[in-house]
Amino acid sequence: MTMKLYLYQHCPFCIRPRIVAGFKKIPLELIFLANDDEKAHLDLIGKKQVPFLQKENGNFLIESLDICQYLNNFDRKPILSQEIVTTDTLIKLISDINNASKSVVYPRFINHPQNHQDFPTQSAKDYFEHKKEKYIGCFKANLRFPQASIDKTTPLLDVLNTFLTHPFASGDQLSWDDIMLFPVLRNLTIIQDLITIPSKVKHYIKNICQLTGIQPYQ
Ligand SMILES: N[C@@H](CCC(=O)N[C@@H](CS)C(=O)NCC(=O)O)C(=O)O
Repeated sequence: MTMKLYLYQHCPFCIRPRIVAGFKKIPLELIFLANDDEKAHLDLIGKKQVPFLQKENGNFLIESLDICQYLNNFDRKPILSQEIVTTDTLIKLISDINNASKSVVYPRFINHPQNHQDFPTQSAKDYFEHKKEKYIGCFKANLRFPQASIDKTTPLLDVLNTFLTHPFASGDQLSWDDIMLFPVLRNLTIIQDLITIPSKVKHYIKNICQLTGIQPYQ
């Protein structure tokens, strides 16, 4: 049985296992769930959370990093270190970029054509909007007035730009840093018309997309 990865297109946690599988060319059936399809999640794993992987033996594995570990060791040719290691400084920067940008990124998710499988109906869009507005405020207002969020995100990307030296960006190897960082940067491609992405960060996104076959937002 081919392994099945259940996921959303827009979910950054779901991008993590796609990086490993894409890089290693591990065949995976991708099953995109509608955002409001609570039943599908509950029937399969008993809680509403993606990503989850159905292994060849039929058992389910949840938690993105556990799935990455499993895929990393799957063919006994690991490409990532056995231990999940990323510096606290990088984790904080990733979290700051995500927090600064989410009020403009999230509202764009629901109407982007590349996310159609996540939000195939108005009900799925409403479900997401209702859930996320508790954290980021009104979607419509955020879409109309994105500048404050852009102004917070831009200097953080400039800091990140100075981080992006070897092994990032240039190499053809992956590290746990890439698993943590790339999904948040891929999110930012949905606001690339609003924000200036510094050159090394841009190159990094393009490089990881090429290495993994994951599409940026276009
Ligand atoms: N710790 C989990 C977090 C996964 C997570 O938060 N997934 C979100 C989607 S981005 C989710 O399933 N939210 C529930 C929902 O769809 O309502 C992991 O790393 O896999």
